[in-house]
Amino acid sequence: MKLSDLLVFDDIVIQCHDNPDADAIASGFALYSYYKSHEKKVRFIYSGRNRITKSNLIYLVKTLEIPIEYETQSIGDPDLLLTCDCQYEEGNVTYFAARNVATIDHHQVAKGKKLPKLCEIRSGIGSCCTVIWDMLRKENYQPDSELSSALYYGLFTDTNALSEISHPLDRDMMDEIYFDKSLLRRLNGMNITLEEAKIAGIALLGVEFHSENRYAILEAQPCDPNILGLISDFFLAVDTVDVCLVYSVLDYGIKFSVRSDTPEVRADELASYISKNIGSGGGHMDKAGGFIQHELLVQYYKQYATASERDRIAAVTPILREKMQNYYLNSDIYYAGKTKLSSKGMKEYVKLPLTQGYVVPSEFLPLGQHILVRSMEGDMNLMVEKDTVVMIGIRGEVYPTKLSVFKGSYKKLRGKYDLKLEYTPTIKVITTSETIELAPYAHMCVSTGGNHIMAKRLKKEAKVFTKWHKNEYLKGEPGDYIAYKCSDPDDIYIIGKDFFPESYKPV
Ligand SMILES: [Mn+2]
Repeated sequence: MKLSDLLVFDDIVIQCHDNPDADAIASGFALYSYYKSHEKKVRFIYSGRNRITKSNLIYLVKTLEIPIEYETQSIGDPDLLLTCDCQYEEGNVTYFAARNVATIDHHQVAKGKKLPKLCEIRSGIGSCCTVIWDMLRKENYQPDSELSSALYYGLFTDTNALSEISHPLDRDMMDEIYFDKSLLRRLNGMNITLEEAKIAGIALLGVEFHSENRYAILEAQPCDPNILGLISDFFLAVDTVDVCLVYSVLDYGIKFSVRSDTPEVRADELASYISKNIGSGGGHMDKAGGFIQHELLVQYYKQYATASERDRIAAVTPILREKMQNYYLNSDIYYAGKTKLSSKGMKEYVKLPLTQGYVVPSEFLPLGQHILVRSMEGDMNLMVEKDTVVMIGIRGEVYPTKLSVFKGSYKKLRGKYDLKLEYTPTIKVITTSETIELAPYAHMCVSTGGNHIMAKRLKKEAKVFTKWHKNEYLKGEPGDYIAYKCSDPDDIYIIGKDFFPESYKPV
């Protein structure tokens, strides 16, 4: 959906979730500003049992003059009700009847949930503000300094002070958007209340430490999610603790924070493991976080579904405890060069020709230029050399190679690069911060194949430290393939189950 698709409506009510946070408030503010600029009749409301009480939010609303209103009675009969940072008819947003409904959100969609036709839901993005920032960009709408500071603060707070950012689009917004630094400084200074500081203290006292795998679990009473980050940052400093999970049970689900200081556990991967099927999670290698949705917990866990509101915390703890335990129990670790993979149960396969993209940075950038290549998998620093080639895989992942290597394993194809990707990789020129979309410069090629591997399906989760990345592992799930190159048994890696059949065939 595009923002301009909704310009057919004249009378618009924008509603964010109850107990709004900064992301919800800034999202609604952005939508309000956009439709106001098109001379629509617009209201921005929130509802629920409580008015906004947090000091930073009150300050945000007042300083930036955000026209948010508390509404519990009626919204009248607008042409359109547009919900943001939440989904219509979900538990965290008060229901109002409306003739037409549209939704913009970044949360996971519950199984079987009916969405309005007019919707833009991009799960896996750090904040709803990012989704709207991207939509505004596509409409060539320039946010003023108040609005862009609000959007930045929405992303900032929804990603635990940017530490849990994982999507490249979030990074783009973080790099490109203007924000008022002194406002941010003020807001950071009124982030938690004395009461919440005490909640952090109580959580620390109740720690559950699992010495066999050196991890800690801490439960905090309902509080602002960024307190979870504070607690987990603090607790990771404990000498015997390598990994720590801090969570809080809220009305609409569970917020959690994960920290790790050991290469054997990637915080982002653990966060997505914990929230798999029931929410979303991600972040960085060392800091990550996530959210488990109430509706999905009800669907998947009987003990949670039948627990009274009062007993929910008691129902959640064993679920998380078991997830942590299984995480350690169910995964094998392989170290390239150290772990010898037995060929038992393995079969020989050969790589099939595969069409993908590539760019030659020296075609459009000066030699010696330092660049940052951004993709779904993260950022990569490179220097442009005459023979540098950046490959773009079919998932939008990028990896560098040399022209000589490229010529040995790929054949150039004619025609324009036209693979559809969720995020098309970009190049950022370090010295000028200029961002260049790669798609217009990309060419197509096909692998000439011939690469022989030995592979077998994984029965259990696996982490593989490859030859190329000694500090970061590849994660494989049951059904994925573990493989090594016939020409180099130390070159172990994981091939995803969706990707394997189209890329390899048995010999
Ligand atoms: Mn949000």
